[in-house]
Amino acid sequence: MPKERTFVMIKPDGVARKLVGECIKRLEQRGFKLVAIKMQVLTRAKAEEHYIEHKGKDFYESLINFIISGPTIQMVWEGEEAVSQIRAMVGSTNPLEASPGTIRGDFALITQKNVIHASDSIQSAEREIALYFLPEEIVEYSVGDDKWMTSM
Ligand code: 3AN
Repeated sequence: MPKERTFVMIKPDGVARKLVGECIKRLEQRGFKLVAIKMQVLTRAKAEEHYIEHKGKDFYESLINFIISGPTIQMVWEGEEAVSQIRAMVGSTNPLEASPGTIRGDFALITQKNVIHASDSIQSAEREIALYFLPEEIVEYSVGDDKWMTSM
């Protein structure tokens, strides 16, 4: 059975504040495996596609302007219950409600500038991975700790 994958994006504030390594470190040390990564300044069209579910909300325009305001990092992470576990590591949308120990709870104070995005369901993960990556850009490989991080 293929392992669960999720989509993670470091937002412009996270890149500008040099939190990319910190985010990657946390996901790696938990046991998740990085299987795809790229960096880009999102086009408005791509950002609108990503955040289509928020179209029409009062924060939508400002969200789009923020997310295209600087470089972002896109990643695919793989591992046991990657979607729900990485969401838990990211923390609540409003960083003031995010628990200490989560990425947002440790590094953010403002809802829009909350450092990182992670897919909220397996369906969203599939949609978001396909939005940013071609199938051949996702790398299948084994690492020494695979056997310690799965129930096999
Ligand atoms: P999450 O990133 O925790 O999944 P979503 O999907 O509800 O949160 O919202 C996507 C992004 O939209 C958030 N990360 C945040 O940047 C922005 N956002 C959500 N709710 C608000 C809000 N009430 N005010 C301002 N920005 C918001």
